[in-house]
Amino acid sequence: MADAERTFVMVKPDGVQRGLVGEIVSRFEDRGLKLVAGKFTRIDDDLAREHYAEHVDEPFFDDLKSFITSGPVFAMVWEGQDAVAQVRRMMGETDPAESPPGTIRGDLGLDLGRNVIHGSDTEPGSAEREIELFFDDEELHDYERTDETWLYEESSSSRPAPTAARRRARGAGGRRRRRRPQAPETR
Ligand code: RTP
Ligand code: MG
Repeated sequence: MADAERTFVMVKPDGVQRGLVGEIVSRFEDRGLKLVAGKFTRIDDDLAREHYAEHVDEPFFDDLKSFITSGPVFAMVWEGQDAVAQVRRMMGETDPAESPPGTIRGDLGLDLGRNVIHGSDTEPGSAEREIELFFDDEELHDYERTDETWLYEESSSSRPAPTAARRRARGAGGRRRRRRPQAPETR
């Protein structure tokens, strides 16, 4: 595949309460994206301000903060070719009413303030910043899906560029802390 990307995705409190976690996870799995981290958690006021830092001065911020802290969320990291933009396309528009059928928000929501899912936007650095906000390095898992050779024409997957935290975790020599097990040699 071309360069693999990682993106941060979250089923918002309305999606959790409405029992949509499985449906949303299935859509990304079926598309061929790879789940590399997942966490059922609750966002507090400080995390809401950090996560939605670009919106803190917007008139809708107080409502947004109340909503996003109102119940548990399911936070995830998905990896794949062009993952950030592809997830945004699958989500639809910010307003479910403007989102075409076939998109997550277009199929599962009706109201701007209850739009079921968050996904990183395509601004450079957004996905990396949000991933580091919600996950420690050891919570992100490198592995290959067994169907990767059937998902991509070029089967040799390029790993995403390491984040600052991952570079720190690898140490000054740039080596991974843990090596993948080597396949036994065949005679
Ligand atoms: P998100 O960050 O939650 O994935 O949504 P988004 O990128 O599609 O939209 P964004 O512009 O980042 O807005 C964040 C959330 O704020 C609420 N919103 N309300 N009343 C309003 O004009 C308004 N605009 C945005 C939405 O719930 C949106 O998801
Ligand atoms: Mg946004």
